[in-house]
Amino acid sequence: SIAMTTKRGLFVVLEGMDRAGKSSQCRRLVDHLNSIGHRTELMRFPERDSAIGSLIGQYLGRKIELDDHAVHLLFSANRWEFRPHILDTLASGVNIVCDRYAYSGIAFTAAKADGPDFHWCCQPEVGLPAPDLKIFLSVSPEAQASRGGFGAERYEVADFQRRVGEAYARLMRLEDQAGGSCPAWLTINADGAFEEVQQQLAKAVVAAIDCPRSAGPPAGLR
Ligand code: NYM
Ligand code: MG
Repeated sequence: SIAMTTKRGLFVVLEGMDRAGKSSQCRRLVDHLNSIGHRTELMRFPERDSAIGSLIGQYLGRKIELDDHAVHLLFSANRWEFRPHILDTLASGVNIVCDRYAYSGIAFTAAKADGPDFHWCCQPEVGLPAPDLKIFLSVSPEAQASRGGFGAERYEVADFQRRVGEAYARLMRLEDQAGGSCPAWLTINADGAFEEVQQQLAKAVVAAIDCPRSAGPPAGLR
């Protein structure tokens, strides 16, 4: 008989600034993948539906104040608490499309004026499951503004978003310099029509699903 092994699921992370359309694109992408027979689960960070996530939600909604380091560690702990779920899901052959991950954690804290140092920000993420594919949805300040401006949560102000963009650029540069023959990040410009962006996304993700993958769990972030 032929030994059957389940190919593990693909772990895709979407990153980008607020108003890039990540959440809508992720939802649509997951529906599309399932409809063409690729079992896929949607995840998001922060995942507010946990004890840690509820504290994060209160912080973002300005109900509570927290030291910048403390809230950074909460965002990271929120990922760590879902690590077993991520690994089990991938091992069962189900793909994960994740709306934000460790890179949001680093970029948003590192963007704080007089906040924690960039390298300190990276440390709590070391060892989390590394994504197989990282996609950055880029959005111009003009498109951000044309989408009804920002919401009322902490961080949703233009000047801070500019600093977040710089922090993302710094970490993508670092990762692209770290080696490997192809870029660590795929950037998709999300200024255009929703459907066009969705098509580019779906094409990249389906191609990655079809690529060979090691059978074991993903490596840890370094
Ligand atoms: N955010 C998100 C962080 O500051 N650190 C993190 O680790 C993550 C995952 O939370 N402005 C910020 C980015 C967003 C805010 O996210 C809420 P969303 O995707 O709008 O729910
Ligand atoms: Mg938001």
